[in-house]
Amino acid sequence: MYENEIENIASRGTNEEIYYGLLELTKNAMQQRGKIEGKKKLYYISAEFLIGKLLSNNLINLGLYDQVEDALKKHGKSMAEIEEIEPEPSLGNGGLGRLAACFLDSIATLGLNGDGVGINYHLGLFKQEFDKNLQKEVPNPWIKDKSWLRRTDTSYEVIFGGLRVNSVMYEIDVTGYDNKCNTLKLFDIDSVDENIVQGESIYFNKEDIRKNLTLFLYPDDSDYQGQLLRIYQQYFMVSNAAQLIIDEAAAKGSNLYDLADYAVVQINDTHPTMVIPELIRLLVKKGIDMDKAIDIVSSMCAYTNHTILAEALEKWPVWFLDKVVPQLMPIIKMLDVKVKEKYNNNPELAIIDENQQVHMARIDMHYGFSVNGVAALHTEILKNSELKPFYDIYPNKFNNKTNGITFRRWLLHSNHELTGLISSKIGDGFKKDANELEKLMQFKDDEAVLKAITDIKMTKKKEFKDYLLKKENIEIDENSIIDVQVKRLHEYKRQQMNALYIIHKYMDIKAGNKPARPITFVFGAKAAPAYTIAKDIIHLILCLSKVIENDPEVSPYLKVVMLENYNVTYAEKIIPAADISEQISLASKEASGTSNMKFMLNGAVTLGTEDGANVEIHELVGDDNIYIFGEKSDTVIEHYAKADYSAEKIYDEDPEIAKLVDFIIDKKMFAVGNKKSLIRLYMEIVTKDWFMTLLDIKDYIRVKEQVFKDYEDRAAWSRKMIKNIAMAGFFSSDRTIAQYNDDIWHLD
Ligand code: CR6
Repeated sequence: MYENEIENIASRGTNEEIYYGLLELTKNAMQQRGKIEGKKKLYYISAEFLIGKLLSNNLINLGLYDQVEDALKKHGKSMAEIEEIEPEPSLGNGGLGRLAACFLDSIATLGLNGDGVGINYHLGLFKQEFDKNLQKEVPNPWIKDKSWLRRTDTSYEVIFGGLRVNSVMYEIDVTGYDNKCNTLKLFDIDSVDENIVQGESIYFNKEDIRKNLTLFLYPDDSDYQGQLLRIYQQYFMVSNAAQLIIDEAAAKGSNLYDLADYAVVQINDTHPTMVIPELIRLLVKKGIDMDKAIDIVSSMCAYTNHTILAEALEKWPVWFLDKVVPQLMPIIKMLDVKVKEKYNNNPELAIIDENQQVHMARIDMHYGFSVNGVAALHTEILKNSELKPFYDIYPNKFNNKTNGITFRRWLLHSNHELTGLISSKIGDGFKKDANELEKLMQFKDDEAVLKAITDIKMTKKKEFKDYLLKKENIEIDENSIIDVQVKRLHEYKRQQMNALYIIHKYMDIKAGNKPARPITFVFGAKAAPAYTIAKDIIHLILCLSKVIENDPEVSPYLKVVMLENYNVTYAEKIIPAADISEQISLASKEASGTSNMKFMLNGAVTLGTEDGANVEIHELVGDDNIYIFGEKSDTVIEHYAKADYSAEKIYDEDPEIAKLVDFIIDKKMFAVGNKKSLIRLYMEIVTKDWFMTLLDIKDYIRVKEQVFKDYEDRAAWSRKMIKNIAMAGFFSSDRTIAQYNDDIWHLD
């Protein structure tokens, strides 16, 4: 199919003409596929969908990729260069948003009837630029006249306190691998005005809701107007979702009493929580009795928790909600009264606490039928400590769904070479059933296969080297060990600990201990604009990079690269090139992690703590094929409970550690950096160190030295690689989604 059209498009003059030709062809091909149907439908509501570029993936899922690549080749072109034209949609922030995107791929691949529902942010999160070794945020416009977005006629009225808006629904088709399509539905309003943003900044009038409602994902909420805007966005998203759910069910014959037979809602983190009171409100408006409406909605809403960090468990003051969503407050208050009556005013369970704060996750837990964590350890922590009072009253609601990733994007698309090798050895079955990857273990001692795997790693390193040189004019050595930490910047993820290791290595080389082989440390991370310490950590890394580069004694052995504006496209290039996957969060704090899975699938070896899904990776690959260090989560949780951790004490008592931390404020650093920022970070680590960097730094250094040593036994290392690839099947999001469906959604 499509031979002539593809040939015709491939013969066009410019890459741009080819891209837009392929875009139209792919959109048509997806329409031809048709929609996945069924009586019951899943609505996956999420503030973020970090979908990445779509052309290659859609072509892979349609089975057209090879044909297109061949046609392009005939005309001296490649998909890689055509894809450069495609802007990456800026609809997400980190793991949670990328997870939502992987889930949409798997839901369609399994043929399940399920759509995503979110917001069409015009300027996205923000684009990161580096200026004087500091992060600068600028808008990230990504919507073009011709794109994957399709404007529909669907529109709903959304009523806020003192303001009414009419939405527009856009759709992006989501094709399953060798299957039909679902859609991602993104709501917007026409009155939004990108021109209110001041110059090359992310500042705008936060009060002008008609003009700013769908400008940015996570607009600055460091003041109360910014916080109100978040509530406007959240309610806008869920009011549209709730109206859509009711409309679609009614069109299929629901009398609304049986709404749960037509719809199930997955609430992705707490941002969509208001869908619960909103659905109740709408059902009551349609004449259903209040208690009945509560029952109906409670039987169709399920909640996923993605973190135990208090800062991310949303709480809103009652008066904020009174102002933005006055029609919801009576319902929320009533839901709260019922809880207080039933549970004797237990303050731990209250939706509205004594400070007049509304705890969003508590609405989900009381009035949803399922609560899930995203990795085995995370779910256990929820049950036994963070959400224990809720587990005690609703043990049957709690369940675990260990995260997963779509292998279509993170193997088939991003690593054609490895995909080809695997197919040639074990056939194509793994593309549909990821567990088949385990068949690779029959080649664990086959020298030719092991060599092929290390050769592919080298090819991907060279490719990454070329990409980086072209994009950022940074040159790396493909023969160096590539050690990678890419993820949002947060103190709990401990990029600062990785930086302290680099300081250690720098000093060690200065002392005459040269490493067997050069090492390239790659970071990629955006810091939230108002998160000062996170930005200081970026500054630290960029300054270290300069200090090392300027030092001829050290620069032949070490290189530090901080990728600018790390995003999905960058991830697709760096992950296949990585030797070492840094997953070094403070145990108990990383709910799951998903880059850990992507690295493993591409043959990188994990250096990590017993945290999140690392625990499950460890179980699957065994002690010899992963490097684990640091305190365990029980110990860490105990430290927090007893409040007995003191960074200051460690610093005072251990000169080796003090030496590393002191380097942050060394004159060499001041020569290239901003004194104020470096001193602030130094003080933070010495006096607070809330995420216990100094607790684990020594063990981290010890184990990391072992990693670099072991890397030199190339044969042994290649066996670690094959084991990691072979055992990655469990982390296919197809498995995760099958479990969501079996245990929670129950779609046909
Ligand atoms: N930051 C977790 O921290 C998890 C993803 C997806 C996170 C991360 O460990 O893999 O969700 N949590 O479940 C939140 O965003 C709140 C994340 O992306």
